[in-house]
Amino acid sequence: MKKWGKIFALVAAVLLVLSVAAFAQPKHWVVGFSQIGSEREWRTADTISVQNAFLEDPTFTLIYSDAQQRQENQIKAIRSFIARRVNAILFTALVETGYGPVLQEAKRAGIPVVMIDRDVAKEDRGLRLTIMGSDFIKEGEKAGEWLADYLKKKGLDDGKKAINIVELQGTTGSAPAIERKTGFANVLKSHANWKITRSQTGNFTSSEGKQVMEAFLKADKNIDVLYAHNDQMALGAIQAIKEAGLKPGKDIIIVGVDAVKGAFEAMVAGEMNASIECSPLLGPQAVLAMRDLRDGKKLPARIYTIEGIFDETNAAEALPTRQY
Ligand code: GYE
Repeated sequence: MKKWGKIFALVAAVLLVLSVAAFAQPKHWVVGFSQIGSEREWRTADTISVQNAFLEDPTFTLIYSDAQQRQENQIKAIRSFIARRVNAILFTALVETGYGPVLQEAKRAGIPVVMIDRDVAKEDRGLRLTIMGSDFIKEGEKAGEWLADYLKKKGLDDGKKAINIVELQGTTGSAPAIERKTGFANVLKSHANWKITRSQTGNFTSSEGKQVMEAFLKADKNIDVLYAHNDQMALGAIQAIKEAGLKPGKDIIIVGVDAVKGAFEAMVAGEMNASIECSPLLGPQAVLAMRDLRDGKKLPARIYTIEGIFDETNAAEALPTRQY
């Protein structure tokens, strides 16, 4: 009997330890991540940042889905996350509109949706919990403000002579294309002599950026500034400018967005003038948000990333430290 008593006490102790451990361990969560594709280094850095951050926390399993730049693939992916009853969904919207019905389905299933990088349209924002990433309007404004300072510093803008600007827009209908355009236009309003002479999409890729810039130059070489919604398109445009016999960064002032390594190399070579930082390293903040959500904490309505501006004055110094 004595022996049975001891065994009983031991089993009880083991059970107690196990239950305390189970209690202390956060519940395991499965998170579905619908990414738009893998257009270039920015997106790759973003995907890897998210995947690594979740890998580092064994209390999460991330299911990754690459939509290959097709909205219908994203809608399918979100439906499959709902069918698998994931605990939460991380979602980068390729374009702003068209996701209302699938977001309704997630809401009905009680699965929270957290946007990362690109948001959905205003009318659908009530269907997702929050958005983390960059302020694209501010990026457009920073590009415009940087340009105003630069033109002034170089004595190139007397407020009267026309400053002809061409714009390479990002993917049509995407949040960064819409908002980077809006932000830049906000600054344009206070410069009566600045004119956007041409504006077209280059779909955020260097090949399309190059093609569109070629067409711009063919139509009219009288271009003072190129504002590109991302560096990738600016880098493609630089090729087109060189092929047209002009000097990028000198004959045409070039401002991009993202601050990818290629832009730093171009700035150091004097072929590009500025890049507004847009960080793709969103993984750690995505994991933090998911932990808070799991712990029942309320997430803020917007989670912003802190970012800077790089140009000829600080590009060389920053280049060795760049992670993307
Ligand atoms: O600027 C661009 C990429 O959504 C902010 O997507 C992102 C943009 C980024 O293709 O390079």
